[in-house]
Amino acid sequence: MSAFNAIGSDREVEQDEFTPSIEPQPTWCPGCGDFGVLKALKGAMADLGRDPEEILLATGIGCSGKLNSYFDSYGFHTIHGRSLPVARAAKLANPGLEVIAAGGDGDGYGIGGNHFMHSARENHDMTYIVFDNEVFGLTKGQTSPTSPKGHKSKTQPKGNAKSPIRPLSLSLTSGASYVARTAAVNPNQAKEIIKEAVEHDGFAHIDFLTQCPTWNKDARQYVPYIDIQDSDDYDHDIHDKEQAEKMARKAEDALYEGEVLTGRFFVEEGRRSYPEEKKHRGDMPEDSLAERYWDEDAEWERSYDFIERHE
Ligand SMILES: Cc1ncc(C[n+]2csc(CCOP(=O)(O)OP(=O)(O)O)c2C)c(N)n1
Ligand code: SF4
Repeated sequence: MSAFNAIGSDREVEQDEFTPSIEPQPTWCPGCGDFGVLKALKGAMADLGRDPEEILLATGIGCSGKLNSYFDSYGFHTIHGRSLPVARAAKLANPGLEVIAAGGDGDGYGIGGNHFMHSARENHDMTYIVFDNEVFGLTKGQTSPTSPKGHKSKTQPKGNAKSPIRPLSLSLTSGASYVARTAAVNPNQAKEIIKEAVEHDGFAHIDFLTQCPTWNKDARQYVPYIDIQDSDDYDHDIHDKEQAEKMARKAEDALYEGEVLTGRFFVEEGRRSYPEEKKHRGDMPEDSLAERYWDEDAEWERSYDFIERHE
């Protein structure tokens, strides 16, 4: 473990260590699925023995974005749809950090959709949790990219005229190397999936179904769920992308018919991330920016070249 690799302490970590002293009680509405994400995340990090100071949690804006107020680690509450670029920059500067990005479906699949696509494509080594409640929660229930066709809200009183996007398919086709769906009503599975995603080398996307009982009265659709890994009806090979894509489409269609299929859809091991690929090509220094910053003897060749080119 180098000074810039925070990951590696092997002490036992208690779940409570992630509860901040300043705002220990979340202000989410009673029954909100966001509580389930927080609980699963705390449990996963404690099980993995990660210290709060090993972790950076970058969040977007929304009810979901409040996650890092209630989770004690390094945190960056960014702007709407921008958790991923911040998370990527932090991971690039200090690969020794455990980086988690999180936000809502409006945040990640709407305004931040471009960042989602390209972070997956570049296989940045991080976990991305999308709180998928099928509405804009914080701003009072407007239609979001995952709202079903026909869903009525204040912005769409005659019903949503658009079909929802397919988050799992989008993730797969963009290049995420770990793709899963879980649900707040299934805290044990959620914790296990977060643990796998965190341990995965590459971009791990979790579409996390979170009910919003305040603005989405159809929230009960998330109960009961089916775990595709436990069910005899499904046996796709999670290492086979074509099979994963078929399974993802099935799960996306089923959700709007009231059947919630959760579990792992795709796992790809051993693909280099964008920075690894750059290093492999000799196009990026081996030492991280954080290491070079603190090293008085570090050579900043590229920066000097850049300055000279502009003189
Ligand atoms: C650039 C920008 N546009 C719009 C907003 C207003 N805004 C804040 S949160 C939000 C939607 C939140 O919905 P979602 O991302 O699904 O998260 P949730 O609240 O459901 O967790 C919007 C539109 C903003 N903060 N910034
Ligand atoms: S508005 Fe919905 S998403 Fe936001 S805290 Fe309340 S229940 Fe949760």
